[in-house]
Amino acid sequence: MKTVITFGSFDLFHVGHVSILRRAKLLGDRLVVGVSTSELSVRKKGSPTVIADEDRLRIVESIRYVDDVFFETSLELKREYIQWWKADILVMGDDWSGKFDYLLDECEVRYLSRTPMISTSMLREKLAGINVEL
Ligand code: C2G
Repeated sequence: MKTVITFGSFDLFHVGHVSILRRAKLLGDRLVVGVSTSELSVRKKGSPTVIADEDRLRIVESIRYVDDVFFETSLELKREYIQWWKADILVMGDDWSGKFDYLLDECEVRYLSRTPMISTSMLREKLAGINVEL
């Protein structure tokens, strides 16, 4: 039984998110996803998520490749999360390449290629140009 763990905000959920979750699940038997809280996104990227924490958790949880979800409240707690979930492999997009190699004494660390031409920031920019009331 191999457990894979990955992390992300998964805000404005898009096909790049589907793709990394599908490839992450292929590496093991169980996929656990840490969904960053909006508060963490503020610390990480300087702005809150568009979609609320509970809603992003429910969206990620409903993806067929995902077996378990939890809230990631700090970037510094990766080791604890890996231990808690007994993860064998940490998967991250290659925009994080090398950043989590310090966890190699804990588990395997894999960086998967990002899906080109789509991102939450691109969607946010696109939406900013559209006059809608949410
Ligand atoms: N991703 C991808 N292709 C894209 C966009 C995103 O493969 N076009 C991947 C990212 O590399 C990441 C995951 O999808 O592995 C989630 O992306 P984000 O929601 O942008 O999350 P991120 O800010 O990378 O959060 O603890 C680490 C962070 O929580 C990771």
